[in-house]
Amino acid sequence: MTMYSHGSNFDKEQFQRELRQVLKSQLAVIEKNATTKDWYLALGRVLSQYTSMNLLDTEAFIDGEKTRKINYLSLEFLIGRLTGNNLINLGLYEKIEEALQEMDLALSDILEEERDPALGNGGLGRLAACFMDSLASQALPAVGYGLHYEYGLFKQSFAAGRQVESPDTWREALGYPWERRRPELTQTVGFWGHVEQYSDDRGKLRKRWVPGLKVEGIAWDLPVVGYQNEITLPLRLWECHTGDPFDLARFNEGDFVGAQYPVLEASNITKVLYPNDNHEQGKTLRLMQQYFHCACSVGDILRRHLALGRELKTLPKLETIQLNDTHPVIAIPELMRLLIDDHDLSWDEAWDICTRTFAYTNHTLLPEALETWSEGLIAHLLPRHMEIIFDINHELMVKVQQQWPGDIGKMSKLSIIQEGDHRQVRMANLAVVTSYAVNGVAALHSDLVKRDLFPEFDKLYPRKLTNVTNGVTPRRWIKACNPALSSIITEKLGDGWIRELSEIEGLKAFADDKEFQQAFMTVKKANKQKLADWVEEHHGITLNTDAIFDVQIKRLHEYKRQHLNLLHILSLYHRLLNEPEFDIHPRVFIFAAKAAPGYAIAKDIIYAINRVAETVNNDQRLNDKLKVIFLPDYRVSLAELIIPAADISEQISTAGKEASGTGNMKLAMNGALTIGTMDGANVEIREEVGDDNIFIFGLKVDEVKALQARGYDSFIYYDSDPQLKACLNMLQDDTFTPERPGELISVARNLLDYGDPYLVLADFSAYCDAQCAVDKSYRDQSSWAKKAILNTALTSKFSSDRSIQDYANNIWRLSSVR
Ligand code: CBF
Repeated sequence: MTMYSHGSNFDKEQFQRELRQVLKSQLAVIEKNATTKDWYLALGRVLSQYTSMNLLDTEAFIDGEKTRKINYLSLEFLIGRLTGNNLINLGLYEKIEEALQEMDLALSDILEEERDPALGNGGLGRLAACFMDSLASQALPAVGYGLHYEYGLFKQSFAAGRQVESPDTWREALGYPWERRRPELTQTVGFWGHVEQYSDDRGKLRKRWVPGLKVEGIAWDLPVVGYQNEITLPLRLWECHTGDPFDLARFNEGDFVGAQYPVLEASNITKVLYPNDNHEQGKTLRLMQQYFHCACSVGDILRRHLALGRELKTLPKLETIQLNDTHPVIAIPELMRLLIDDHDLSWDEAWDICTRTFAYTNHTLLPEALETWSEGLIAHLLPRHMEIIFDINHELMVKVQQQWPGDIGKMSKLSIIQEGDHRQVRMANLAVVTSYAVNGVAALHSDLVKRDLFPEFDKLYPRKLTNVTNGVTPRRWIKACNPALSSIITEKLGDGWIRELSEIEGLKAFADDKEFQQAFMTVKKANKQKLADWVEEHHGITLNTDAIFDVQIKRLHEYKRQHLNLLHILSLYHRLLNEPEFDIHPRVFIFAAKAAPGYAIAKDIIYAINRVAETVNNDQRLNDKLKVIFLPDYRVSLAELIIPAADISEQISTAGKEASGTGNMKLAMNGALTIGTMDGANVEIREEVGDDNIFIFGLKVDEVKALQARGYDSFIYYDSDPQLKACLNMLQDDTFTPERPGELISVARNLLDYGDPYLVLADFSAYCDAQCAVDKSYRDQSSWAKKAILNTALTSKFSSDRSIQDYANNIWRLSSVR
């Protein structure tokens, strides 16, 4: 087997031989009978042999370096399809395409066979995947640690307009060709049981946890291929295996059935990804997932460290553990436990190590997403960890007392334990107290973390709270998903931008160049056509590619305000039918979003959009001015199709609610203009592209707060704005569901009777004005082209390479191994 690190030593004939061999010997398929799926599997297996070797070599190489390593702990890695991306990063895309062509095979068809590994919900998981790409591409030593879910995020379809969920078996019958099982890395993880005291050989009184049940964590490595640099990092995903099928103690006591319960529960640990985005539910199994993930990952980090003959006290110098949100925060008491109980370090020694090893990223201010666990649950499931959390909290309370003597209010606000009838453990507090750095994910968000979420912690630990603005990888989000745009950029600037996105600023010089404007718009039109063809083929809807493609693609959440977008569509519909003078440039509104299965109003919003779409799309009176489509099963590969085709990017969350957003970055890079609020990273996008090249509207964070403090009454807007009233009335008077009265009323009620928690009505009129400005602006195609080019040229700040450099310089203090 030859190693192809960046395409330079590629041997076409040998590759073709290997492909045929794998097809026959591993898949047991004769070439003349092979389906495209068989070729996809064979191709994946051949390529993954190359990357496996690169991965082991990189591992050995990094082990030999005395450099710090990053351990990125995340419950989610929304990696998307790997084959096309890995081919690009290996530098093999064109070569393999040609080799396959000679065999009468089309690489593009083969790539379509890959099922998206949907091991994440949305922004947070996709960010983790972009970060791994950037770490590998910049040759920074790192391991991504996640879970090997049997079922990824559910598949979404629509039945008569309503969301239906079905399981996602992403590995399919024959397994995922890119993963490698690493049995030698197996970890053992305990649950339940009790803590006992004992005297060790030296007569020292110590504690140990005696778990009631032990399970095994099996490692699966996925390769994260650096961009043409010979580096492949592991994304290590843990799968839970329950060895012994019985709780033997209970079994021996005669409780035959009961003896199986804990094992049955444990056997589900890595079955499914919890489908909630920005929302926690406090379920036991979820805590089990979190602990299982952390125990395996921390165990693996220590194993690596000790195997290299390194001392525990050098851990912080050589390993950083980056906690992606609070989901892996239970890693903190786990590391404390291992250091104290298993390695006989004193509390102070262990605490010193932990406080220099962990760093934590906060991704949300939404109260419903800030995780707390019932003290009783932790004490039952992880009794030793609960003791350690109490001890950490004790030290914290002493510190708080020193800072604010006698201030009980401060103690109760900062305490890791939230007092009350049912005491809760606040995971964010535990993370902030322990971590040496805490970052938000966009400038505005990080300011709000300091100002609103943790102002006291900011005083207690000056300079701990900081910002790293998110980013997205230009390899996947420009180069791979938008080959036509990539080639006109490369024609003008060379291909250095793929590695160093700031070079793309060179395009600024061509923003007024009519020829380049033409080329840019031709690419956009072709991408719109590609999407339109796909929509026609899969959904039987014809899209006019001269229309403005207006895109809102993200999770369905009230704070993201897909219903504000819907109200605007209703206003256009109403006006087109009722105002003879009113005219618009044709517009296609494209939605894609999954709603958490238990999130009723989010599902009702999807239903409402689908019902409106059905009526609007079939109303001949509109003359094709308005089309609305809601594409089912939003996923990375669908985003890759939609983003290059977008003219308008909808980023319309209530100010202060979207921590950053990353879709906003991908869309802007691909030449879509943002219509958005002053929220998350929109603020920084505006700074970069300038006011002329973005449509900003709506209440700002302080205005939102002030309005809420005054007492927000959505009826005031309803009563005073006839346009808005007409739109809401359409939802209430069954215009779109004549055969099923009252079906869309929940959406209107949410905005009126239930108080409109995300201030949709307050921003409605400003949003409609901004949409008018979009319409007007699009009519001047040359000026629009200029704005679009400037969006691509001026958004290089949002490369995840820059984010990772910020982490490396300001938090990890890490340099490249090359
Ligand atoms: O930081 C990445 C993303 O994380 C979220 O998706 C999250 O789950 N908390 C936020 O909602 C996004 O704003 C953010 O971009």
